[in-house]
This record gives sequence, structure tokens and C-alpha cells, in this order.
Amino acid sequence: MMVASRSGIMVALIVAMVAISAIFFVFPEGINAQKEEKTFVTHTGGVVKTSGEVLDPVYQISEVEFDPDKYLREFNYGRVSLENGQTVREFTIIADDDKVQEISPGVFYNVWTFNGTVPGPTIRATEGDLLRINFINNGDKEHTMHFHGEHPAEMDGVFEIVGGNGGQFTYEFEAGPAGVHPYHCHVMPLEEHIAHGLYGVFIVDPKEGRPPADEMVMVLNGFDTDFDTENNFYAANSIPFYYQHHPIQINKDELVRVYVVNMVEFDPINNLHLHGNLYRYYPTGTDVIPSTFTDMITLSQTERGIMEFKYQYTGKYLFHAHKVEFSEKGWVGVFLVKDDGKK
Ligand SMILES: [Cu+2]
Repeated sequence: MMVASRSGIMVALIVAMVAISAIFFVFPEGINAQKEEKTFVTHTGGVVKTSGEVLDPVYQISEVEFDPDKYLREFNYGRVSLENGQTVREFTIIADDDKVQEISPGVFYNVWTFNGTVPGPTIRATEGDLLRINFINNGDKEHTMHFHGEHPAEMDGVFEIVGGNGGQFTYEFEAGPAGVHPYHCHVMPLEEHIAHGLYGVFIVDPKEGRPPADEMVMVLNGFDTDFDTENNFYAANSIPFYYQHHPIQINKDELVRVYVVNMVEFDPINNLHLHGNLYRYYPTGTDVIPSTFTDMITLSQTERGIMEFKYQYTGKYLFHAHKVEFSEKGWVGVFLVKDDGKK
């Protein structure tokens, strides 16, 4: 009786094991897949979290990491070599149009990027250097790089359209004139390609250089996250309110030089007001004599210039758009003036 009962239990166990194995064989990932939640982003920027099956048109999230502190004082001089006595600066710039950035807490936006960020890298050279920019378009759409400044027609990035999914073009021209210029994609509809983030700053230093200073770049930009051709967010360097929460540390009595470029789409003007101080302003940075000494400049699209100032008192000072709508939607920051020599 005991023997029969034991073999009965053994048979039952074997049957149970075979049955469980069969379930896993037939549905190898069925049980785990049920629990696993995935995040997708729709083509209109909506974020979908689901453990169910997701049909086209959606794609998996590829989030952009952008650090406005790093961007502020990061200048890219390229791979430097000498050819026939001329300094050559070579850059590789890769365009993408499938990334997503959290513009504001919980607000995701499909950014189009040069080298993975908005704005793209700040390209810097000295007047007369030869620039060689190896442009690779890894996006789905056509893109180009159009530099403001002087160069041959075929290097203008307008008529030489670069196809997506690996299209390439090499831009080669001498840097000039000295100043601060934007670069941006110039494919139609231009408004869309710029508004999504395909722009950056191109600084050309004069041969004789500029006086030593704490140098930084501010790109004034905005994001239309609901696609009504009006911006919902504004910023200096892409993240609304960033420098208000993370003040830019500068030294008392040290010359500060800001390369400022207005890339806001949809709005005809932007402006910049500095508190507790005035600045010398060099429109486009092309002249060595400042045009004005002011606390307020007005900039239309792609208008840019160089601001220079020193603070004689320590403390916190706002800088912001005096177009109040823009500052209340994120275009506001703080300089923290210190006298301990640390930044
Ligand atoms: Cu484009």
C-alpha cells in the first residue's frame, strides 16, 4: 500500500513538471512580458507607458541628457592640424531627429540634435583657420548645416541637401569674419527644423584675440511642445528656469564675456535685461568698439552679439527677458557674484 502510494505521488509530480515545462515551452516569455512595462513616445511627443502590445506609429524613448552648466563654458576647437602653414580645424557633426528631451518636468519633446544636444556643440576657431566639418545625417529626414559668415556658395548648406540615414557632406571654408554666428539646418520647412533644435553657436576669434575674460555662451531658445506654432517654454540654453535654480557663479571685478545668440522661432523679438549692472554690447561681435552701454538689448531671430561686464558688488543678480511672458515661461537666470576666487 505504501509502495503504491509513493509511486502514485511520483507519477503526479512528473505529470505536473511536464505540464509546467509545456507552458514555458509554448509561452517562453509570456509570463515575464505580462509584467514588463515599456515606455514609448508617439510622433507627436506623447509618452505612452504600457505592458500591452504597441502598434506603429510609436518608437522607443531615447532621452537626451543635457547639462546647461557644462554647455555654458564648453568650446570645441576641433582636431587641429597644419596644412601649408594654415591651421585646420576638423569637426564631426552628426544630426539625429529621433531623440526626446524632458523640457520641463513631465513634458517630453522630440528634439532634433547636432551631436546629441540642443543647442549643438559650440564650434570655435580663429579668423582665417580652415574649417573642415564632416557632417553625417543619421536622421530620418533631410538636414544640412548652414553657417552664418563668409564662405563659398556650395558651402552654404542650402542647396546641397544631405539625405537621412547616413547621408554625408563635408563643409570646408575659412572662418570669418571674427564675431559670433549661429549655425543651423536649412532644410524646408525651416521653421520646423530650427524649432526642433538643429542649431548651435559658431565663434570666430579675431587673430589678435580678445582680452582675457570669463567666457560663456547663451543661446536664447524656446519650445513649442503642443505644435500650435507658439512657444510653450523659453530658456537660456534649453532648460527653462535652469540658471535661476543653478546660478552662474562669477567673480567680482572679473571681466565676463557672454556670446549671446537668439534662436527663438515663432516670436519676432527677444530681449535680455541684466540687473544691477550695464554691459558693453558688440552686435554680431564684428567690431572692436561696442555700439552701446546698456542693460537691455533687443534681438530678432538669429541676431546675436557679445556682452561684456564686471560686477563691483557681490550677491545675486537676475538676468532675463524683459518680455515678461518669456521670463515667466522659463527665460530667467541668476548670476551669483562672489569674491572668494572660486567658481
Ligand atoms: Cu533639418
